[in-house]
Amino acid sequence: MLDLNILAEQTVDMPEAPYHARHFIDGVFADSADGRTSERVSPSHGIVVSQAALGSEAETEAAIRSARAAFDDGRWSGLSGKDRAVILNKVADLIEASEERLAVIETLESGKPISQSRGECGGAADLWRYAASLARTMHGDSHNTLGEDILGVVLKEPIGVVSIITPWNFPFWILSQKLPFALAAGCTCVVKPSEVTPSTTAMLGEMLAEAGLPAGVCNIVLGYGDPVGSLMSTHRDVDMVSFTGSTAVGKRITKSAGDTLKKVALELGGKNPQVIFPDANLDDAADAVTFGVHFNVGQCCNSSSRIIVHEDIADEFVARVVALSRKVVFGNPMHPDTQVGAIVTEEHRSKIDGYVNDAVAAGAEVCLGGGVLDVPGLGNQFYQPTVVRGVTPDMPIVREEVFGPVLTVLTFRDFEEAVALANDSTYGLSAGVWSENVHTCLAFSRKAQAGTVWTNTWMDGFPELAFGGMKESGQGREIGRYGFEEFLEVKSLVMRIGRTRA
Ligand code: TXE
Repeated sequence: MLDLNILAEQTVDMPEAPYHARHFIDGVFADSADGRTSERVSPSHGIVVSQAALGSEAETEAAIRSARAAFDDGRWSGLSGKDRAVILNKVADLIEASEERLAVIETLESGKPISQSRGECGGAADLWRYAASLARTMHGDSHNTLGEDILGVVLKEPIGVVSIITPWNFPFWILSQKLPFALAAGCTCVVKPSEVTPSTTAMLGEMLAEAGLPAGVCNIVLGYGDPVGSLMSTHRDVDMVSFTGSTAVGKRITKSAGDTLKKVALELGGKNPQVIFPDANLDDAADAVTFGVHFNVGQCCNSSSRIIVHEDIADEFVARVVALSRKVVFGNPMHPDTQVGAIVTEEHRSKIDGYVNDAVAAGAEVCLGGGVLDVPGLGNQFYQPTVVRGVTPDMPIVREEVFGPVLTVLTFRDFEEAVALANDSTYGLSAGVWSENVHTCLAFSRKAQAGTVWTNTWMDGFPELAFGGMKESGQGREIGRYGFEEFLEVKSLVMRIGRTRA
């Protein structure tokens, strides 16, 4: 019997279930014209959490038309940065005031622990506030050395209509990494959340209306990747697509957006290495690794799923991680003490299990877990904390995104081998290094092929920095100054003025 820390207590309190999620098009909340809806059943509690409208091509077309008109008549881009910031800050206030409402539905739709949903939804207000501050910093540069009578000005302008397509793992946070930055830049938007977790995005629509965002500036269409997402990626009136999701869909969007040469920004998966050198603080490293692989039930692009540890300390380090993983509180996502909840869908849980079974069949050794977890009273939509050793760098469990509470362990002998193993991936989202030697840390950070490198920490994030990946983890950056700049177009003005000679 696996000795785990499981919370089975049934506590579910969602007075507004099922939440009725509607489109928000041209300032109006509406169901689909054909009446089609989808139901989302909680993976942990089995209740119907939401009933969401399922958009058609016609609804998507209407949303794009509305965003186009709102951009072209300047009702948003024509406002001062100060006025745009006022509205974005109001949205931030409303998000904070709605934290509990958002968190409950986020947890019941996704299966993630309520404490993490609170942090995600309430914490997203800070992204809105930070983006609001950037609305007042939209500036280019001027050149007065081009000739006596020539002034050159490089202007930054909003790129136009932006399609924002988001996934199910952090529906509210990922939306907030994109939408407020696009709005701060003066863009207008069409948003499509994942069909699995539509509700917090629909609720945000209510807040945008209450905050006084002009009609048409942000439109929300609920529904599937096809037809809604695909039309949002191909439509001639869309200037940019900002997508977070799987690498496969990211590639498809890039190809289909190519016909109209619209800009595409992508935040895709990761297979992130954490490299543990022998002089590391093993308590801190084991703690961070355990947290990093369990956060959001392991369904996190920044999951620390690939441990690369020096061979001299591998046994001791794995033993520490296994001991800590046994203490992680699994079970009822609605309980405030739960740290790991349910897997989002049955299909995804089977995919996780498949990776582990295939690795075992290929000779890997499971040190902990390695199977579906049945939580009394809540069913078997859970997965055990799993640590797998004896893997080789070519196994799918090491190369592909498992997206569950599953850790693989590789070992290295020297610095060069550690770097080679860390970079031996088609992904390049994030990497971590653990050592008390500043030279080792800095040398690794410089060599790591990753958009973020953490030293003696994991998953620390700040709106001021930049987020995004190298290689097949994506293109472009989100948040921070660089994320804001993605939504800006650059225009050069050349003015032959100031002739003073007779
Ligand atoms: O993602 P999809 P899925 C990875 C993770 C996960 C796997 C599959 O490994 O197991 O992807 O997840 C919309 N045109 N990540 O299937 O399909 C879709 O409706 C336009 C990593 O849920 O990529 C949803 O809104 N849009 C990732 C969004 O794309 C389309 C987070 C993402 O769905 C579309 C999530 C199309 N043709 C999954 N098809 C991360 N970076 O964190 C689907 N969509």
